[in-house]
Amino acid sequence: MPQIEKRDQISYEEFINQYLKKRKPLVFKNASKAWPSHQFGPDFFSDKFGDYVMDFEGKNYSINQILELTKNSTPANPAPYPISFEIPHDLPEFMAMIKPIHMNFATPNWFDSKIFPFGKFGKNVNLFFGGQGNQYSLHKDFYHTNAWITQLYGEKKFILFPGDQDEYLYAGRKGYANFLSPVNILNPDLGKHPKFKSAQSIEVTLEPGETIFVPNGMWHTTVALGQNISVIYDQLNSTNYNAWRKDMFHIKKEQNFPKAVANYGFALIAGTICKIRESIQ
Ligand SMILES: O=C(O)CCC(=O)C(=O)O
Ligand SMILES: [Fe+2]
Repeated sequence: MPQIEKRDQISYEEFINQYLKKRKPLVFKNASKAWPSHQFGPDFFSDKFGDYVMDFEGKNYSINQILELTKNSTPANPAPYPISFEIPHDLPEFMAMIKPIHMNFATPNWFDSKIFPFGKFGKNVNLFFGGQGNQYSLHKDFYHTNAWITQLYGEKKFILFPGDQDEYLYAGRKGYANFLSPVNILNPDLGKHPKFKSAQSIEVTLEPGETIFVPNGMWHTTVALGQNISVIYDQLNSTNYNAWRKDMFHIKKEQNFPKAVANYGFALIAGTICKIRESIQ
């Protein structure tokens, strides 16, 4: 299977012109060196945040419990996944340790503005704990945000499907469903999903310290190779704003038309403010 490129030396300009603007994925081998420390393994989270609790499917788990579960996770008996912490809200002390969160590459990011609510229209800054046997669903990120995922500890395999492969991946036709695929790529049911045979993927294993840029609108999923911890960070700016704004209307319109119109109004105003700010910076 073709591999996603890894780079250890790349300028900001080259990244913007050759990857961001072309919506081409890339792994940065050491962008997270922009952070003062990257010693963020299980011991660190246990010492500093072991008692912090998160609800997952109606059950509460402390970070210590999650670390235990992910350490002992197996494909036959996988840990619950993904138990996700919204870092700015749930772990603000940790947010302060991963500054600058954009690592001098994921910038400009309009989500830095307080206009946008966290986690609502794609402004995610999440911490994920996983273990062997954990697999994410196959999806495109809602609202066409760019995803930046840094591996803090352990390894995780990323599988991406570039271009328009909605047909081969059996994307739903409308709303949120259009961003989701029912195909289990590790064990596809070709009787049910015969066109998956034509799907073309690229992959890479993200090692500790590495960061993957997943361009907006690109299908992707992950498979954990063992216990691992990741930071997930979303980006919006003038390069994906039009797609984001379209989603703001189309994702909601099947469910609630007035809300879709309100979202679109918000998108227009927020976009105008951010564009002006970006142009005077
Ligand atoms: O890290 C993962 O398992 C996948 C995360 C992801 O794609 C997402 O949060 O949208
Ligand atoms: Fe994603």
